[in-house]
Amino acid sequence: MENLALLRSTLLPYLPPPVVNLISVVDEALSDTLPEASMVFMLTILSIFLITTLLTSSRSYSSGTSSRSLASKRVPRDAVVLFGPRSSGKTVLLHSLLGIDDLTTITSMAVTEKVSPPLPPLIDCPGHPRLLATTSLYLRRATTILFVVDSSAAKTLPAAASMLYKVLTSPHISGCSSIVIVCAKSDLPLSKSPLRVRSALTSTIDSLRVSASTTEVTGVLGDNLGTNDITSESVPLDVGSDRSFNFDKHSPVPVKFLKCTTKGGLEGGEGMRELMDHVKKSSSS
Ligand SMILES: Nc1nc2c(ncn2[C@@H]2O[C@H](COP(=O)(O)OP(=O)(O)OP(=O)(O)O)[C@@H](O)[C@H]2O)c(=O)[nH]1
Ligand SMILES: [Mg+2]
Repeated sequence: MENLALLRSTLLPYLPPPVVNLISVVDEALSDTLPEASMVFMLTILSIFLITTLLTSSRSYSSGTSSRSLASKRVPRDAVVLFGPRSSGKTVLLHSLLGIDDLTTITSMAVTEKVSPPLPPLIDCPGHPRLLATTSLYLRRATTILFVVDSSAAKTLPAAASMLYKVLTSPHISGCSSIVIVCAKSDLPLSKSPLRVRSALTSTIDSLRVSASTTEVTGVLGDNLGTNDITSESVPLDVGSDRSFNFDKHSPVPVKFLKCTTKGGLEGGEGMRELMDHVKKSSSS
């Protein structure tokens, strides 16, 4: 009997009021505990409700910001996207395209979108490798990609090629109409010609292509490019029966190389007019 009473007093706070009411009809000793039992029951229900609501909202918050859920959203393909490694000159170029001549910027840590009709939206993606998983999603908005490389810093070209390889193998670029490789900072004495830049990028991309296909064959998964990014979903570069990668033949999107400097502005900077023509054309494609 004692055990039964103990069990009853333990369970009572968790029973719904109608059940407690029912028990109290047969057991009058319970009438004193009835309000307390109801309170505890109500508080239990309230706590469960609050915890469930909190869990649901935190889940939807994190999915709202995760790259995976962003990737599943439908977005318009309407923009010119500036992509490329850190300090290659994207932000300064964005400003020049908008008619702002200023060579001073600080490292971008967030995506910037500028809307200035009649130009299409211009999206400047920071080059920091840690942000690549997020920034690569903006390739889905791209009608044209301006892939900016610092032509005056040869040592940065392998890293630029790794990034470009990811762009070329991203499933997000299948609807993009062109990629312009902007060989930026052509005013600097050590700057390389578009031909030299192209050859450096080609050889690194080809090695990456070969090592990616070997990794696939051996089944060893992993990101040999050192960053946490879009390679999880990639479309291999197909060179058919050719021995090596060639931009003209094997790129999934037409690629053009353009020598450029923002020094001199939109009117006077080498390559700036041609670049602006590309930007304008891409709004009508
Ligand atoms: N000489 C010269 N310097 C340039 C030119 N364009 C950019 N720079 C310089 O290059 C540096 C980097 O330029 P940013 O535009 O900030 O580079 P970014 O690609 O936006 O870099 P992240 O934001 O880190 O991805 C700055 O010090 C600029 O002044 C150019 O055409 N000529
Ligand atoms: Mg920047």
